[in-house]
Amino acid sequence: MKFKTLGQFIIEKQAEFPFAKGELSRLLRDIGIAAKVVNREVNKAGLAEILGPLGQINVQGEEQQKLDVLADEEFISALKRGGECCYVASEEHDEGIDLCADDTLCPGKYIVCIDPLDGSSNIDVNISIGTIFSIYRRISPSGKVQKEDVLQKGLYQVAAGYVLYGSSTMLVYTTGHGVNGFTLDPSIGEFCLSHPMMRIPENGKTYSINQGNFVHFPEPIKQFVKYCQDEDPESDKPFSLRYIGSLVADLHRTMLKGGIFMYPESLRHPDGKLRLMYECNPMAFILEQAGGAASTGKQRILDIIPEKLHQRTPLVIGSERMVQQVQQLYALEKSAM
Ligand code: P6P
Repeated sequence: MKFKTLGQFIIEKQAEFPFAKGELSRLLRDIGIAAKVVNREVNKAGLAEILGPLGQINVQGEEQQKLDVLADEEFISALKRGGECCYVASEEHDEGIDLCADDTLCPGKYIVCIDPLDGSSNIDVNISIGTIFSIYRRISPSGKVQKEDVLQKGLYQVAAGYVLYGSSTMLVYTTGHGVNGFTLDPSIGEFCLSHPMMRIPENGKTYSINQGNFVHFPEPIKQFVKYCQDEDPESDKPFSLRYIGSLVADLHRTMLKGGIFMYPESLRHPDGKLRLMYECNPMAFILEQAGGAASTGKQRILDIIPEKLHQRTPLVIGSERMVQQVQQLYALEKSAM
């Protein structure tokens, strides 16, 4: 076989994992298996009866698409079967799920925060969607999972990754030793190493933001967007605006091509729209490991001390130079006050 499979890679790199007793390796394997099942369903969404809203409303007040529910159930059951995970915090559930609640001998040492199918409103229009996951090691030794096991700063993630169900399906993850990308080869049903040690360009010429919210943006973001829109006489190439409206797709492009993605606070979303625990923290860990940066505009994402499971945060993420430019504009605003 020409390419190294995800399974082979995980075993090879096992020595790099903290507490390397194979537990995290098996947990990543479990996530990879669930991703293949979800990929199969996503790829036939337009055909089967599973298309279309289930009619239920999830904790975000969004109509649940059947694929949302299916993906959530698939990842949770894979994590439960695998036995390495003791607690799952999912976008689809108000409360976290303690997989060890009725099993005092539960071996699971890991907490998984997951957005099973992010961007699901794009399913019906066949735009790429994704899964985002974040992994922590529990702090309490055993027994019922405590709040402090779950609400850990992003800095303490032991692994994070995403699955992009796009023109091809990719699984991209980090355990703190760089970022590696695997592309699913449907002919063998394996994720194969296609993007070893991914690095984001230090600078970029693409900005990604929902321009429709411009009037609601804070002043520093308005200034940066105007800077991107002004023809820079010295530049051989002006900036381009690219916005898919699916976080995993927008950030995967940003990581490969360079650039910046922003979902700032606004009048409509005073704390931003994106969720800290299962969208921003994992993507921040990945982008920083690829040489990028991730901030609220004022604070490093990974330094935020979580208070609530579904709390939101503003997000400014991508090429380090561009993130720093936005942070300088926020700092200028603060000093002018
Ligand atoms: P808006 C999708 O619903 C999502 O959570 C992210 O995947 C995406 O980046 C964002 O919302 C898009 O939000 O307000 O621009 O439609």
